[in-house]
Amino acid sequence: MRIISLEQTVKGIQQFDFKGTVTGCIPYGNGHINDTYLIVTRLEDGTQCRYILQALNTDVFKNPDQVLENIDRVTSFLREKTDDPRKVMTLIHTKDGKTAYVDNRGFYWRAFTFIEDSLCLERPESTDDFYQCAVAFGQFQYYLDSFPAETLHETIPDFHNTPKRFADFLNAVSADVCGRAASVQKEIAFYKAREDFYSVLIDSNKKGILPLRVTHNDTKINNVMLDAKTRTALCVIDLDTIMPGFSVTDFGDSIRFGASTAAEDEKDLSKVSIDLAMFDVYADGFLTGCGGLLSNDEIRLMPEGAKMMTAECGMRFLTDYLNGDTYFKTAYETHNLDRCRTQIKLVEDMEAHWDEMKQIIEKYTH
Ligand code: ADP
Ligand code: GN1
Ligand code: MG
Repeated sequence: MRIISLEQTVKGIQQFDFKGTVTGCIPYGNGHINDTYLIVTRLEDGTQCRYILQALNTDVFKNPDQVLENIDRVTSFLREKTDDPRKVMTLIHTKDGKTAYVDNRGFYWRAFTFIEDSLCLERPESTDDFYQCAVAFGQFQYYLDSFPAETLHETIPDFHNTPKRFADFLNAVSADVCGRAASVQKEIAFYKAREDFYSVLIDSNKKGILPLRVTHNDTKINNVMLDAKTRTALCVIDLDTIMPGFSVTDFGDSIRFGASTAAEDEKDLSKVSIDLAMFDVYADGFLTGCGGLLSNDEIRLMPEGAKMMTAECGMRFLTDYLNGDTYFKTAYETHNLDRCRTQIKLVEDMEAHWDEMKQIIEKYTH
């Protein structure tokens, strides 16, 4: 686990021209990857300003300059599409004009303007909230349709290459560096039994029915900001994994997280199921946001996207558990295992309701 010192954080803050005097620096948000801080400043007239300061996780993002270049280019591109500053993330450059400050331990510090009067939800509080998140992620794909995808860096190679994730998982089972494999045989068997499924999307791409698009790749609803008053979508955040990918995996990861009836780390598995009404609402909002971009073949693969992301994410949690919890932030020893178990329950529930999921999606074909 990376431990960031106070001295490092202070040095990080000093690299940016934040307005006013810094009066606070508070760990912020519930992301599993980066170290995020809320920076509060006070201007001479007493008004307060807020910023987001982040230490990018360079264990996860091995080429941080490429991450920052993608974000800089994509946010500049999106800014051309709107006059509203809250509708696009704004990367603040360092005092010497760079997209990040690299400290003496090799940590990358970057800053964003804080999106004010907004909400970032861990769970949708209503169907409308979920619909709005769906519109935001759909529009993200719509607006980036004309962005030259081939010029984007692949910030995490094979990020949603599920067969590769499965191979990594099998390696972790064989290595069993923490001696945990014996206690999770049921979970291991679950993923082994579904091996044939993992190549479904990649095979569809090879067949020419599932194109690569510019996608977000981490479409949890806590990566969307809503306007606090109107509760309509403002913008999509956490842009580190923007890469060429499949539309249906962006759809699917949102379902995995937001259409589950319980939290990602719920211990009581009887509470975990797929909410088909939410699934429908999200499909509606996502396709509305995409503005007719997706073909019928892509639309028909949306249930597969949901199941794939849920299977893949659970497999990643279990892999990390077997590897000794080196990737995702965890709060206690079996945190990754609990997360894996909710994802398994969710996949099982999707399988039990597969025909209904397919029927729901079929009505959106054109
Ligand atoms: P991680 O990759 O660790 O998930 P995020 O970039 O998603 O990091 O940031 C973590 C949390 O910080 C978000 O879920 C959100 O609550 C908050 N956040 C990030 N950027 C902003 C911003 N520009 N304005 C307001 N809140 C933000
Ligand atoms: C991580 O960074 P965050 O918390 O938004 C992870 C996603 C997982 C998710 C599971 C770069 O997302 O891929 O789906 O946790 N991000 C990365 O909650 O690995
Ligand atoms: Mg996030």
